Amino acid sequence: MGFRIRLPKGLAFLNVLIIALLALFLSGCASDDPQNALTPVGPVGRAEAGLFTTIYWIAVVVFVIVEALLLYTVIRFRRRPGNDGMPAQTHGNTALELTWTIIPCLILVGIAVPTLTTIASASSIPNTPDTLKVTVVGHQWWWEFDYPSQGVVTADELHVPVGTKVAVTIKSADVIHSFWIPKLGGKMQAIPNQVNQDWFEADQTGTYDGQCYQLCGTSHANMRFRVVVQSQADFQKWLADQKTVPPQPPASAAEVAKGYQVFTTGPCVGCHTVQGTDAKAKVGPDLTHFGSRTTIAGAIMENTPQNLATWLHDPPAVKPGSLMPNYHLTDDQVNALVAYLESLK
Ligand code: HEC
Ligand SMILES: [Cu+2]
Repeated sequence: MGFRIRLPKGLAFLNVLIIALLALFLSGCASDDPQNALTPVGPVGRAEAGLFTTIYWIAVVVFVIVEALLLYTVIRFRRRPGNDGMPAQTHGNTALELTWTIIPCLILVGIAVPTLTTIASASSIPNTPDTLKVTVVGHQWWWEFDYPSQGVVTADELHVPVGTKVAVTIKSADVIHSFWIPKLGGKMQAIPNQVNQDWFEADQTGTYDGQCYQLCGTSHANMRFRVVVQSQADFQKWLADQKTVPPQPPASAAEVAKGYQVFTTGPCVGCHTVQGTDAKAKVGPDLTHFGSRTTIAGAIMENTPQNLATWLHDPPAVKPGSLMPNYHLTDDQVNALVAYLESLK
């Protein structure tokens, strides 16, 4: 007597739909995805992705064995015609119960060993003389990056040299955020009134995307950043440029000078810093070297004169909930500010 499962039509359609959706979903996992934690480019990211892959394959093996036993049992011991009584009732089987207690224990112990060693290596913050120390401060909704030993403060873009351990001290200026660079390492929360530590290292130059990973308000999804991994020489040059304060007011074109006037006499000084001027506030990003950055406002757009003008005209329209209000600046004021801010290399 053959064993046949007949799926209702609707169920067969559902299966096709699930497979199609799965295929679509998996095709999103391209290896060049800028935020793919499974294609790491540094030791911390590699250790974490490796741990994930190990546990994943153990789970696959367990799944296949358990499902195979289940299917075998369902088919082998199915109800047959003419066999309508209760099957023999088994209560307790010491050998079986020991087996299915001991095997999962062994699997869990097996998983615990690489898990604990990975946690230990990911949380032992390097402190060698060549470790780069950076303080990261989460703000609604942008990231501040301070290099305390170098006296440099910037936003949106974290520059680091290739092949160098970076020890990050993580803080928050307001609510709970989470600092995450998927390709370089694990996430670490930025908690008000608490100091957290983390570290990472990149073994290839390039630009890696980062993202706030903790729902922190209206523009949480707009709280991105970039990690720019440079050669040692390029990084040193970048540091030197950041340490040099651009002349204030800039000696160049009239438009720039006018922008300097608008900036230093307008509301801007109440929230921003530009070294060499009276603007010394820390509510918004430090703008001393704004022109040298490639992105604006939590890396949500490229730093181009046009995007900057759009931002200055109406920040909350670009970034919902932005803590920089709309100052209803005239086109003239915006153009002058764009010229001035972009001159701040
Ligand atoms: C009430 C405080 C406040 C005032 C006043 C203010 N800003 Fe801002 N500004 C901010 C905040 C906060 C951000 C970050 C917004 C974000 O990314 O979510 C910001 C971001 C910026 C940025 C983008 C910086 C970057 O690195 O991404 C620029 C440029 C800027 N402001 C220029 C100005 C100018 C010019 C003025 C004066 C017309 C001004 N701001 C007035 C708070 C302020
Ligand atoms: Cu956040």
